[in-house]
Amino acid sequence: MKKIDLLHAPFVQEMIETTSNLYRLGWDERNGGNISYLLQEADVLPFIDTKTVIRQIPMNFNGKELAGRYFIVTGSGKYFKNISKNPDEGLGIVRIKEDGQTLELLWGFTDGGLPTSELPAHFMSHIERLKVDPENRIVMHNHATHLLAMTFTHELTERAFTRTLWQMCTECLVVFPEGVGIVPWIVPGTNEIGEATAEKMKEFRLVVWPHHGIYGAGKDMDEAFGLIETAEKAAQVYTYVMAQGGVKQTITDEQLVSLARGFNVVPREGYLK
Ligand code: 2HA
Ligand code: ZN
Repeated sequence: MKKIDLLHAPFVQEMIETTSNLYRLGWDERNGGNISYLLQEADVLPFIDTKTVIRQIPMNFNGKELAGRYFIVTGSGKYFKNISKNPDEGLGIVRIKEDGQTLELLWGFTDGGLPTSELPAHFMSHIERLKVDPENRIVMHNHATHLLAMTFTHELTERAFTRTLWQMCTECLVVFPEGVGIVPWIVPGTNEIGEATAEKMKEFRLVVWPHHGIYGAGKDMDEAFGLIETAEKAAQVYTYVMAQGGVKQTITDEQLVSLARGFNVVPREGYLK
């Protein structure tokens, strides 16, 4: 059966649009950032022949829990700036083989490229998020500027960091009532940072990588992107507040509690007095 050009696929369009937006926001300089998007077989069938494997790509961690699953992912070393011009070079569709250690490339990476170097953090995070939310589809990493800056100037405990973000914009507590997770500084691209990130993803949809960037997860692109941009906006406000001489008044814990009640969200236990 004749297949439709994959460039018309809604998920490819979403990847192009999102990477372009992230580039314009300044959060993905050079080859910074990566996105993985879990697809159903039915999503890809109108566009590609899933029996034709272009290349096998070994992985150096075990992704058995994702065997048979399809993902569209950004490429290693690829610039978000260029994805809209060359989507089939910057993006690839892969399926995880039964052994959990090999990827089958079904489309993309036409210049011989590989999936993002942060694949362990992405796949391990997908595994954990799917346990909490079977609808989870997206894991997104970028170098959101003000959040990154805050990891140099703000206390790096999850409670203190979360509280500050909640206080900087009224929306924050409603958008991420579970708060933000923080891992220690670890070399990127390693299984170690993947495991640490995935451990946090059991409880948080936002995970800060100190002096590097942030991870967000969600059931669709809007949720993952919306989480990151809301936290980043709060970090930007924090930056201005500090530059203007620091906090003179803030949203009180009592106000945050009534906000949570009004919006039917449960703030992370022990984070509010
Ligand atoms: O892919 O952002 O963390 C480039 C990165 C690595
Ligand atoms: Zn990065």
